[in-house]
Amino acid sequence: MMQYCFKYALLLVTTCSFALVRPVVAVAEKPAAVERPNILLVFTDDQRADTIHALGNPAIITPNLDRLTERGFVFNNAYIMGSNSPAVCLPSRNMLMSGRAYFHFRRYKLPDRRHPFPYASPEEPNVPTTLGTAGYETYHHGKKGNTARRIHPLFDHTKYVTHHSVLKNGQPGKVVVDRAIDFLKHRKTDKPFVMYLAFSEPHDPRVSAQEYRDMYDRDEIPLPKNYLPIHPFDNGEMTIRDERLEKWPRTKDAIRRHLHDYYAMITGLDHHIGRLFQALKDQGLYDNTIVVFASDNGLALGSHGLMGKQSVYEHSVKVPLIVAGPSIPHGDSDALVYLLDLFPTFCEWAGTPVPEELDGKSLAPIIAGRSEKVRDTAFFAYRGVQRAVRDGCWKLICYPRIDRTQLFDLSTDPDETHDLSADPAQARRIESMMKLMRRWQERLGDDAPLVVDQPADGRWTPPARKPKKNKAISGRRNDRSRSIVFNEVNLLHGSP
Ligand SMILES: [Ca+2]
Repeated sequence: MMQYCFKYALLLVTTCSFALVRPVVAVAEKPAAVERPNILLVFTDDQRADTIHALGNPAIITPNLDRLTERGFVFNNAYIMGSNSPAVCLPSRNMLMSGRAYFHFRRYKLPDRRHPFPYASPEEPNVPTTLGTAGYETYHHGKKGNTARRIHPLFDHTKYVTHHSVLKNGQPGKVVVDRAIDFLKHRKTDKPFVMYLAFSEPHDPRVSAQEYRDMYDRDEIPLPKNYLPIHPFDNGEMTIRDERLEKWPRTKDAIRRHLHDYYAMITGLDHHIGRLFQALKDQGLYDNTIVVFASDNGLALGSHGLMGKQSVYEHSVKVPLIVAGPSIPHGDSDALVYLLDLFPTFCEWAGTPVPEELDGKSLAPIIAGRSEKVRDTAFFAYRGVQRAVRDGCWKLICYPRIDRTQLFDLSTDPDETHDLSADPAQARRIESMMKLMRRWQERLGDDAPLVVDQPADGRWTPPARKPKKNKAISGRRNDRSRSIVFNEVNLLHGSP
């Protein structure tokens, strides 16, 4: 990357020198296409940060992501900021495409809606418009529901997954990868490209072929270290769709069944991502393409007694983020970063100015070793019911509606199992972190109260009846794969 920055800087100097004798030249020429890297963003759906073998999970099989990790740069503390909707994918993918916190989407409202949607405005800077203007060919292919649908039409090429075919073939990601390889083979331009592959896996329904399922012994899959049968209090979102994917209490056997489905799907996805990487080599693009691997949010799957991602625990807001390619060194960073930092990072790689007013910060200086961080602390939010902040070590979670806080020392307790908020020795720390939380709220324009007049009783008892099958979770169970198959209508409308 230093190489590209240097070349671009040299070009600017050269062009400015010409400007002294040729006043008609008012702006710097763009660097030649060959000097700028292609950017391939491989973006999965609901993939926890701890689901890559090379990053410390011996139970999962991900050989292609392992190779990416072994040659690339890993962000150990990459996050989403949270969500203003149970459909966490939706603001996550809009923040990714716009480089803005979802709190700043409010300027854009659908004309027929009283309330703002969690969509970024297509009229403000975004990945396809900015990179396209910079001379990139832009390509998107991915899930249709709960995504940045107002920005996708701005790509030169954009299309959506036909969910029905994905369900039938049991090959996670194959359709998106097949089309991407076809695109790479038949491009008719020498422009650099930015390719955004927005996979719909390993989000449920978790269907994968038997070959991937047979790679695991279900009984040997370890439970999450923070597994609980039931979440110990009402976090404000206890019976949302994802939570109804498994009855209460969540038994160890049930969680292993879900993890088996999940891991097999990730292994299948890894296989097809590997085919994509091979295609880059076959087309002579491997040495000039920066690959970014990330996911739109994590998932509980038994952690803290939860199933979904509608919380601000690490398992749900932390995401995998790996960068590899030309001039990207092998290494890692503990810097606190968000996915919305990727847009300005892409701008720097592309040699084009970062648009003003973005919330994201370019990660290029961290990758190049010129800087250790882009922010000192990180803030997380879930609708109006959960808020959290973290610094290098500590994380404070606040549940205002039940007047409850949790304090975790992430340096010794990364799984958030030992709540220290009742320890009198931590009172000043909690007070300080609450102030920090308020400062974040002021900066973002987040008006959710952190204190309410009459807090609700935080105790929670699971529903007596079995989880109800509604439109969102209706379907049938495939006895062979033991995976839930959803009706297509629901999938097209998306699910949380
Ligand atoms: Ca998701």
